[in-house]
Amino acid sequence: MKKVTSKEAKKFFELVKNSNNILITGHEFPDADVIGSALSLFIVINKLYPRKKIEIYFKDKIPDYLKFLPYINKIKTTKKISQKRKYDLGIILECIDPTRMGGIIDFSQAKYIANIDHHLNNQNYLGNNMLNIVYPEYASCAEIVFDIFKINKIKLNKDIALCIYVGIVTDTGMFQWNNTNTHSFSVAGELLLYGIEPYFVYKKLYRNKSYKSMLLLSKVLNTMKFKKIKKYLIGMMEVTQEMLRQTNTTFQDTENFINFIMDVANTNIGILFKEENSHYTKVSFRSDTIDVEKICKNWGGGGHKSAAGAMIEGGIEEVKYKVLRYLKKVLK
Ligand SMILES: [Mn+2]
Repeated sequence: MKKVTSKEAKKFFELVKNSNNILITGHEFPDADVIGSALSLFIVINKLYPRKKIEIYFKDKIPDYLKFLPYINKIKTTKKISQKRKYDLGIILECIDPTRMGGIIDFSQAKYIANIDHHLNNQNYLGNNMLNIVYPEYASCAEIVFDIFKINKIKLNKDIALCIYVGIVTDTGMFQWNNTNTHSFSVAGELLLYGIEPYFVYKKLYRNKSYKSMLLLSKVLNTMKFKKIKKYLIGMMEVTQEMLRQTNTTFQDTENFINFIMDVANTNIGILFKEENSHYTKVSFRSDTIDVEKICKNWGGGGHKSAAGAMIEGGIEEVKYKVLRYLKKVLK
């Protein structure tokens, strides 16, 4: 496994040291990994350099189940950071390209950019004011951040450890998905030494669902269907705007639904169709046999080999047809 080099990690903290105004941000619809990574960076930089001005901004709101994380109130939400606002350093997390931030900031607003990511198709931003720390073999971005701290011999504490741990647990599916590796386990093991209790985190993350999200799940499970394409078993489910309305929920309540498809024996590809509106459908893919990141590229999407997604033009029925037709074409 290719790991963060000491040169990169040291360069990162040299940039931090030389910057007074720092922005930390990441992809839209932030998840636990990007939020945990951002908060751990915030806590560490703030502890080392209390006088620096550090801001954390995301385009979309923080999911409620992550509100237990330390310093979560430091995160602000905005559609766009004012053009007048300038930074010495912009730390961009988990954005394969700048559009993933959802237009929250222009790169010209920061003198230097640090691009930290574990996604396969990260573009490695070009320019001599860019530091790219991109390692797709890492199961989570939080582990990359951990290694950057470790190389710089930064002392952690329970708050920092908790933020990193949450990123690892969620991005590895509680250490079960096929991106999980010895690095994930060894970092997690080390984090426990700071007083992290796995059951406490499990309860906060997974035993914390709303009743209405369960009602939504029951409707979505009802749509589960299977289809054989060549030798592959494809499982599908859908979420419509009507279901969201009926249960008073949002797409944020559908997190992990797709895994129920993968729970069915012999499933090769799991697909969840989410009706955005009558013109667009968001499609998520999971697989442990097929590179779904490659499949999603066909519609300009991306992600990881085993978990990826794309926004596809068309209503939900049309997109189902499009996706199945494409799979028939590319699956050998
Ligand atoms: Mn991640």
